[in-house]
Amino acid sequence: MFEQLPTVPTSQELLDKAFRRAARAEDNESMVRNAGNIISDNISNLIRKFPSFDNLPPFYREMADIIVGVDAMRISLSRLDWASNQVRLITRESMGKMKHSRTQDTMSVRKAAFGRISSVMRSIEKDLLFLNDARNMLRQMPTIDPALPTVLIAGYPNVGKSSFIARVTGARPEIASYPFTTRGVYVGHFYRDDLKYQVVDTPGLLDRPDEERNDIERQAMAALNHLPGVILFILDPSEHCGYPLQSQLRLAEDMKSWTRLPLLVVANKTDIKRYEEVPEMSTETGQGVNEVQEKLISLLAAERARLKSEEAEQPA
Ligand SMILES: Nc1nc2c(ncn2[C@@H]2O[C@H](COP(=O)(O)OP(=O)(O)OP(=O)(O)O)[C@@H](O)[C@H]2O)c(=O)[nH]1
Ligand SMILES: [Mg+2]
Repeated sequence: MFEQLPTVPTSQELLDKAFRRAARAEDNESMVRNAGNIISDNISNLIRKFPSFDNLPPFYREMADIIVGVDAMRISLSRLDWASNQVRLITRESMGKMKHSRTQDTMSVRKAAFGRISSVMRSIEKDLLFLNDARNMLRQMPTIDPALPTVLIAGYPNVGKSSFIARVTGARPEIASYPFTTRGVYVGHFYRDDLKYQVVDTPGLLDRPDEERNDIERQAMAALNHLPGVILFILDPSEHCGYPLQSQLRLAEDMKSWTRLPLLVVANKTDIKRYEEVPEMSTETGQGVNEVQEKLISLLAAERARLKSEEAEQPA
């Protein structure tokens, strides 16, 4: 989604580029025009490449807000816009002055213009650095295709969510024996009968109110609230994850109450503890994993059929 975001240059890089180009000009007037244009055009292009956050699909908007902060990005982008206008203004003013100056005076007008342009650029130094960091973080966000049948993995931390996506897709997520190993949303794919499926791994969630959720949990909520698909809710009845089964079951019940998506509850780590109330699997030994995958595929097919018939019922 954000793969196209360009690197954001520093103030110094922009100034160097502008002054280098200016040095090639014949006279002071062209020097100021070239330097000014390069800076204001570069900044304007940069602003245009950042998405207008209001028009982003809700999942990406919310993720961008959690990961970098949409307001902070807006403020920095508007300061860049201000700087670009300032540089245009300084350029125009200085060119006007030079028209009515003797040749020997145009040099001092040019020097003054370069000084003012440099100080405008210094004033947006922090904004450029911040936007470059933001760009680097946004680019790591997964691109999720809303048209593909999608499984959203949910559950408490440390229950084996990433182990599941590693088993059924080519994704190689970090898997570790402590909670909140997964700190973002990741996507993997598998094929069945020439159909491509998308599996989304999310960070663990605790059974607690939304106001108390940390930024890692909030990313899981963004995926579960905004993406289409079916939810695979993984329990760890062995409680090796470090959390009581009762809390995990409460979270599952809570999720059922607010989600509109079909939700399949399964028990993992059946190699250490059985729990026959729901389908069982072990992402360690692989036992039961295929059966869970088949159940998800039929749930997705049923969901597709349901959405199709809903569409057909709606008058065009
Ligand atoms: N015995 C056993 N251990 C498992 C099984 N599945 C996962 N584990 C272990 O449980 C721990 C957590 O696995 P992860 O896949 O990282 O769990 P997660 O739900 O993605 O965890 P977070 O990303 O922290 O939310 C790791 O030490 C795994 O090796 C299983 O079926 N049996
Ligand atoms: Mg994980």
